[in-house]
Amino acid sequence: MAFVNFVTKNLAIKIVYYGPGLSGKTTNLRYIYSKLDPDSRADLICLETDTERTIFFDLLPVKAGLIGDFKVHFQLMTVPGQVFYEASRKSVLKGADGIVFVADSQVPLLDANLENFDSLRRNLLEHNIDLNFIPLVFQYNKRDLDNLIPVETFNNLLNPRNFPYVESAAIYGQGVIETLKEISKLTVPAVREKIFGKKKEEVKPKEKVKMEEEKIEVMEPASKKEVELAAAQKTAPLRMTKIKFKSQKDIEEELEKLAKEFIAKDKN
Ligand SMILES: Nc1nc2c(ncn2[C@@H]2O[C@H](COP(=O)(O)OP(=O)(O)OP(=O)(O)O)[C@@H](O)[C@H]2O)c(=O)[nH]1
Ligand SMILES: [Mg+2]
Repeated sequence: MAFVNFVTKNLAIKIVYYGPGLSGKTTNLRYIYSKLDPDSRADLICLETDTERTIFFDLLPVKAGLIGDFKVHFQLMTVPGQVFYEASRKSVLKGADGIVFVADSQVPLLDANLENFDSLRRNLLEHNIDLNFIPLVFQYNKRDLDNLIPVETFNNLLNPRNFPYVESAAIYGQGVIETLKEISKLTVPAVREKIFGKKKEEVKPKEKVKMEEEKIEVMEPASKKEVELAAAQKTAPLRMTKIKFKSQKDIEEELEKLAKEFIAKDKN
């Protein structure tokens, strides 16, 4: 459930990038980070191993416009894909408003995708969320490689309910912003309905969500040849935060604190 502060008129919408290990979740956030105006986002916080594998989560807070006079912030988060971090994945999913499932398109990884998707379903159920009733977008990533799982196969196996899907090569930025737009389109109205109720007539025209479209157009992916871009993403300055914790509850508390930090700063 989105975090809403009626006094400061801030609304935080949590979007979780889920998917198997190395599918490209962190790469999505790095790209978004590198393309956003620093005024529109906070630091990217990555909790990683030495080999850049996510340990607990990545968090990127992004300003996303207005619902009424409420300022909307997206909290983009990734889970760690490696199988033994199941507990962290479950914690990160708590309170999720929307999910991006980042699948790895390489044929040998089909089972890993299916198993991971099943873990998503199970972990959401533990938070009393039915996968069929949460905004969900699929990103079929690594389409720049050979030996790919056909999109139809992915859709048949993962996406029989026809949620939006995006073919991407996140390392080149391709499909990354499109994915963010798709999940925003589904999540923002769902959150608005949950918090402000259904009555459309109460929403004045100026209360429509302004997703800063112009800015996002500028951020459309660079062409494939710009491999430097991928390199640039890697070197984008990151604020690394180390969290000492004793229990799963500690992670959850720290996570909530970090998530609120950005909107607390943004009071004007
Ligand atoms: N060829 C190719 N490589 C990619 C693409 N997206 C990501 N990668 C690479 O895949 C590797 C893993 O990417 P990450 O974004 O760290 O993967 P992750 O899903 O966050 O992995 P975990 O944190 O372990 O769950 C990195 O070496 C990326 O550069 C892509 O579209 N094409
Ligand atoms: Mg990662």
